[in-house]
Amino acid sequence: MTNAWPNGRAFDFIGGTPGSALISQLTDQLKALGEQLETALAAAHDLAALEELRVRFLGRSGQVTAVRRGIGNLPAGERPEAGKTINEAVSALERSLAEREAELQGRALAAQLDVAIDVTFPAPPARSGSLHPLRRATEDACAYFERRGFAVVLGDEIETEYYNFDALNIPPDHPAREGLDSFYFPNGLLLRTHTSPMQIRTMQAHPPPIAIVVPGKSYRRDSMDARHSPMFHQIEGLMVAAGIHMGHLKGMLTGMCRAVFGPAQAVRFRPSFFPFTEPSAEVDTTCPGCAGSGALGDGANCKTCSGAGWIEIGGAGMVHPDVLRESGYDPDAVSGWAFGVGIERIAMVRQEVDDIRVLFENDPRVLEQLA
Ligand code: 2NM
Repeated sequence: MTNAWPNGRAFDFIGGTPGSALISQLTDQLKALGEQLETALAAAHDLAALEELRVRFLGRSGQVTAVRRGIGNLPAGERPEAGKTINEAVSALERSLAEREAELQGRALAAQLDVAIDVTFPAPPARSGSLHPLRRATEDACAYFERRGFAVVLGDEIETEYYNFDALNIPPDHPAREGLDSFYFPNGLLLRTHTSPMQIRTMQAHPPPIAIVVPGKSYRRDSMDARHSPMFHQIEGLMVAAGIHMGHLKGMLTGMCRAVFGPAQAVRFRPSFFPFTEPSAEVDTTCPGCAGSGALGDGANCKTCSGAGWIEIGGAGMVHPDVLRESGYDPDAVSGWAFGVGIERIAMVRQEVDDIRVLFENDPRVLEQLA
């Protein structure tokens, strides 16, 4: 005899026609269970409901177990066939549950995919890095000089006293040479206090004419505060050739200030002294914070220049004849200018940062704003 579930799936009772009324009663019970399960499955819409049905029908104290207990009432000869019949029915019930489970899982996945993948949904903006303000100030200044044919020269941060001081006409009793002002290593080498040593090294390696800029880290034994840092950045420039004079220097520095601050910049020199230049000057440029007026729109003093209208960016001068001679150049045949400006000063003024430490803390949230 072939029996069939309401869903049309057929199964054969192993062993053929049930041999007794009790067996046929058992078969009817199982058939009814199958029908009940199909109805319940159609109404089950999630995996939790499915699990409930599994327990209700196939669980240890479920409906099939109740039917199975009926085997005990059968004559011993019919029990094996009854057992087979029940096992067949259990397999059919399990298949129905598994089919419905697969169907529900497929639907749940489809629903998830429906909302999770919208290829037209705008992505969150990617956070990109940026050049550090000190690097940008360095590159902008160097680029100005490179456009004019200057070579950019880099050098070591550890130097000898000869290149850092002696060759630059800085006498042995100069305060900068004391251990209090510079970082010395036990072997007498030191962290360069400016990038000038590379200017000497370059002059000794190349005959005039020469036009170079040397950007880089420099070190002085200053305590860290809003305006000082024991490590800072410089860019130094040097041009030596026949007939070079201070007008060339002023013109070139004015051009650099216009390149890094804006087209209206002016440059002024104030008399000063350095052992390696004569004459020497402090270099000021128009304050970019107030366009040189010293005052803000509301009449208050400009914060960037404290009302002066000028900001100091470095020092400069005509290279001292002794320095040229020490580098193998003839001071009667050639002359040269040199300057040194602070990169931090340029970056701080450009970015309106009033504390040098901001440039070294490298808080990405701050750098992002300065980019
Ligand atoms: C400064 C100010 C003035 C300078 C001099 C030289 C060299 F090597 F040519 F003599 N290099 N840099 C110089 C001159 C640096 O920094 C404030």
